[in-house]
Amino acid sequence: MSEYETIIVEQQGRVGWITLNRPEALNALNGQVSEEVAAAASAFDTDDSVGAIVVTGSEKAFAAGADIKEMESKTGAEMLDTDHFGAWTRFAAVKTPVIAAVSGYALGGGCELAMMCDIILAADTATFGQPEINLGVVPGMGGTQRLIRAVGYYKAAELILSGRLIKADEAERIGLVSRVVPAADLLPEATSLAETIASKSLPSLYAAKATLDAAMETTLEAGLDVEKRQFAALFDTADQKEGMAAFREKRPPHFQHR
Ligand code: CO8
Repeated sequence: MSEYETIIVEQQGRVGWITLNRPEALNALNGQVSEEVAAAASAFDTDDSVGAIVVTGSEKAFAAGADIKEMESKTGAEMLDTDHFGAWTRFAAVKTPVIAAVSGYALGGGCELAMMCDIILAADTATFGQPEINLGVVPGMGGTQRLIRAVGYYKAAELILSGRLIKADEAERIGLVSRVVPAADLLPEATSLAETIASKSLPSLYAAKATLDAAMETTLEAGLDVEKRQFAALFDTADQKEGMAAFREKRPPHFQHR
């Protein structure tokens, strides 16, 4: 898949990998990166042979933020006109579960990209933060909204207003990160988790993600309604019949992802 210049895209088994690859800029997210990440994720998302996506960076940086040098001279109108937001909206909307495997810096847009994923696994070397306030701006890729939903108003407010960076252990303690592992184990752990997820029935993964998304975005009553409909719809899939038959027959299920 050599059409990409700023990312490396690979498929291993049922897992799609997107590796940010701008080492000279600590994987800063410029317009090209955002378009490529969104395109790669959308391509995996429409491919039934992919059941989980992992987004990762380098040992030193998951991503050190949006590209400050690209943004610096823009006007407000130009920023609004720039379609980077559209690419990230497309990325955040993929139906397939996405794991962020974070090593090193996940700052600003890097932290926001991790939060667009469903699960954040962190190396013990990871550093998270929303330092935009130091640049005279605020988070602009969802950080103000998703960080609050992840860690609560008061912790998010402290981090966003002060720009303080936090290490992986604090990120885990406040609920931003699901698990911290030794740096050397990050990719094996991400592989193992992604393979576990990708082995499940694809329609049930899509349904689980849609209901989780609903919980982030709507009221309890509306979210419960989404859950009820998603739950019921799965009873028209071959995999639900297979999953429940396998339970009854005391054998592992053989999902066909339909
Ligand atoms: N943008 C552009 N270039 C960057 C960025 C960045 N965010 N981060 C690092 N780089 C570049 C550096 O300029 C440097 O390049 P050069 O060698 O040409 O000078 C190279 O990467 C290596 O960086 P450093 O020499 O600074 O490496 P250090 O190890 O000394 O420091 C840090 C690492 C602490 C991560 C430091 O690079 C840093 O503070 N980076 C900026 C962090 C930051 O402020 N991030 C927030 C950016 S704003 C943002 O993300 C807004 C999101 C919303 C955007 C919505 C529009 C789409």
